[in-house]
Amino acid sequence: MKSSEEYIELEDKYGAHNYHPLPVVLAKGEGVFVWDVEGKRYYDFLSSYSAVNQGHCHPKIVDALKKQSDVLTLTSRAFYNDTLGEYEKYITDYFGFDKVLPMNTGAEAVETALKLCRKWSYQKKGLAPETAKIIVCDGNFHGRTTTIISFSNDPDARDEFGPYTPGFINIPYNDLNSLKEALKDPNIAGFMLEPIQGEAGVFVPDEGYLKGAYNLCKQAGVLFVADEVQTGIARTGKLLAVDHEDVNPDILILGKAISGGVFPVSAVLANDDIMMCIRPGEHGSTFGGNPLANKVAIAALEVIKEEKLSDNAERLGKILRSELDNFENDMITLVRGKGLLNAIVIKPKNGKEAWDVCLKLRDNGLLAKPTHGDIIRFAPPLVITEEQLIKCVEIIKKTILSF
Ligand code: IF1
Repeated sequence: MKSSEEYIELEDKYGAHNYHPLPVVLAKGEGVFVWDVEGKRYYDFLSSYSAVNQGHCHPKIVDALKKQSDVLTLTSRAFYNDTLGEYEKYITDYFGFDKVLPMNTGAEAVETALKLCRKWSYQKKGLAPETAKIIVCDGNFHGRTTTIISFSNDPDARDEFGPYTPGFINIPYNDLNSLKEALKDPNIAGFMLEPIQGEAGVFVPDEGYLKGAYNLCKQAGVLFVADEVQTGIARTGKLLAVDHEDVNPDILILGKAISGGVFPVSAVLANDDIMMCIRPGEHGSTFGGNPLANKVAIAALEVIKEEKLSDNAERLGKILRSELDNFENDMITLVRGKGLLNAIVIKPKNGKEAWDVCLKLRDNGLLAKPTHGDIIRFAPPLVITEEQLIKCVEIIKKTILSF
C-alpha cells in the first residue's frame, strides 16, 4: 500500500492542477466519518460540498446502486426504460412539480434551467428572438461551464476563459431595490439565485428577501429560478431552502445530495406551462435519466424522509451555532448559516490563517476546507448525532485555542 505522500505525488504528477486540496488522502467513508490511507478517522465537516447529506456510503443507497448495476445501467434516451418513469413520478410528487428533466451534474442542470427559461420567454412571454436577459446575483456560484462563468464575479472562475455568453445582468444579492430596478427592463426572462450563497461563504440573505424577490418576479411576469444544488434536500433545515419562506420557484435546480453522493445526478423541475416549452431534440444528455441514477436518487430521497434529516439539520444547526457563538476566543469573528450549512470567519493570529486552522483541525480528527482565505465551511453529513456534534465542537474549540 502507498503512503499519503505517494498518492499526493501521483495526483500532482498526472492530474491537472485545477484544485488545491487539503493534504489528506481518503480511502474509506461511513456515515459522518472518513478514513485516510493510514487508517486515521476523521469527522467529515464538508460532506463533499453537501452531496453526502445522507452520510458516506449509506447502505440503502449503495444497495440500490448494486442491485440496479446487475440488471441495466444505461439505455440512452433513444429508448424508454423501466426505471425512469417511476423516478420521474417519485421526484415530481416529492417536490410538487408537474415535470422533471433529468441531468447529471449541477452545472448541467443550471444550463438546462437557463435554456428552459429562455425558451419560455420566447414562446410564452413573446420576447423577440435573441433578446432574452436573465438576472443573476453578484457573488454567485452556479458551476463552471462557459455560460455560467460568463456571469461570475470571481476572477479565478472567469478570467481568460472569454469570450463570454451575453444576456445576463448582475445585481447585488440580498437587495430587493436593485431587483425591482432591473426588472423594469421588458426583456427579462428570469431571475436565478442561490437561496443561500454557498461559494460566497454561506451568505444568508435577510428574512423576507426570497419571498420579496419571488413577488417582484411575479409582478413583472418573470420566472423565479432557484439553484438549490447546494442548499437543497434538507441541508438548511427544510427540504428546500426556499421552504423557509414558503416560496415555490418556477424552476427548481437540484444536484449533489439528490444521489447522496453515490453517483452524479441532477434535475430541473417545473410545471407544464414552462417545461413543455422544450420539445424532442432540443435538449438532453447521454447519461441523464439512466437506470442507475434513477434507482439511486429514489433511495437517496427516501432516506431524507425516513431519517427525518431536515429536522436533524434544523436542530443540530442551532446547537452548533450557539456553541460557537458563545465560545470565548479571538479568532472566530463571525458564525453564520442555516441548518447544517454554516461558516465561520477567521481573523488571522500570529500569521496563522484559515488554512492553518484547517490543517490543525485535520490533525485533531475533523476535515473542513477554507474558502476566500478567511472562511471555513462547517457542513457535516445530516445523519450526525447530537453526541457526535458535541465531540466536533470540542475538537473545534481545542483547535482554535491552540493558536
Ligand atoms: C467545485 C463552492 C460548494 C453549486 C451551486 C451549481 C453547482 C454548485 C449552488 C455546480 C457547485 C461546488 C462545486 C465544487 C465547489 C462547490 C462549492 F465552493 F464553490 F461553493 F459546494 F460549496 N450550483 N458547487 O454550489 O454543481 O457542476 O459541480 O455538480 O469543486 O467546483 P456541479
